[in-house]
Amino acid sequence: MDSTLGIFNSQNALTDAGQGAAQTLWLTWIMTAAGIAIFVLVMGFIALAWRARGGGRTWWIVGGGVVFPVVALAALFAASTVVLRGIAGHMDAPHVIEVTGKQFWWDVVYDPEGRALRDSNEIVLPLGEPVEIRLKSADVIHSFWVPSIAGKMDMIPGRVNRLTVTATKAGRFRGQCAEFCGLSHPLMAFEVVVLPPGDYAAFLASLDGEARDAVTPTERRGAEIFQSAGCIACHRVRGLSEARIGPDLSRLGARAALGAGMWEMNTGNLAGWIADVGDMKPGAQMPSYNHLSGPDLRALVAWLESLT
Ligand code: HEC
Ligand SMILES: [Cu+2]
Repeated sequence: MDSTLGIFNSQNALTDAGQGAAQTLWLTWIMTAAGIAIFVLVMGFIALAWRARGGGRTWWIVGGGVVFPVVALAALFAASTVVLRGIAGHMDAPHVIEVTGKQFWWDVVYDPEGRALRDSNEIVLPLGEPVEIRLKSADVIHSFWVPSIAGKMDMIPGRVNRLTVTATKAGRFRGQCAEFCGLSHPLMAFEVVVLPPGDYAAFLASLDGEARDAVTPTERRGAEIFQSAGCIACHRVRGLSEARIGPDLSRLGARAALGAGMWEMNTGNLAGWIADVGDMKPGAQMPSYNHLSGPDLRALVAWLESLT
């Protein structure tokens, strides 16, 4: 697969770029260190037992078999409870983003109870500020996971799960669905973009109002085909259509990735997607448009790319 989206730099639970990820990483090291220490200890005891066969002493059994495990497990339980509470974080976050998992993409609504600004397949976060992410599902169970930023949480139909995240590094990070959800489950990823708070506010403002106008004749032709070919039945483009069956395309050209975090956003991939989506993402709930003429397809792609 020609995915060139730097998975190994940006999707890495060992490089923390968020509070939840940092806490999980801390717990991972504690658990690993404790596991290694206990393993070494037990091996030591086995060696001792081999040398001093017979003559059992009950305090070893009581101490090593009862007291030590109770103390060690209680300490590790306490550590993980503290981390879990920190991750679930029920504080009043100043920002709310609603993310709904769908086969096989992500519907995103910023400030759902206020301005309700919609986008898809990319989540922008303000640097250093807590954000409550409300996780929903429209069909089956998905799981929301951005390893560099926070722990993972399931998206369950009929439920709202809340995950509070605070990004601590600016940049791009990759997330993915972490629960098998159908044929193209492994092709259900997304990008997280962490911006300084001022830029975040500007980004939200850019989601208001109509999408960018078609300027060139080719772009205008593309916008017409988008309507005549029936794309408007499923896709929202602000000012043109409010459909919600497929991803919001109002700023498609500004996204780095196509098809829910999977392919580089470029002319070739975009044309390939429209002409034969089933080849790129088997089971995607979008028809293929292999009947479009070359010039029509090029115009459509040019217009979609101009939507930034
Ligand atoms: C029956 C509904 C439907 C129709 C009609 C439809 N699409 Fe889609 N489209 C979808 C769905 C659903 C997805 C998400 C697929 C996935 O990633 O699993 C999608 C995804 C896309 C994407 C990728 C979006 C992203 O964020 O990367 C593009 C681009 C797109 N469609 C363009 C078009 C164009 C252009 C047309 C018309 C020629 C069209 N679609 C017609 C349902 C539809
Ligand atoms: Cu999924």
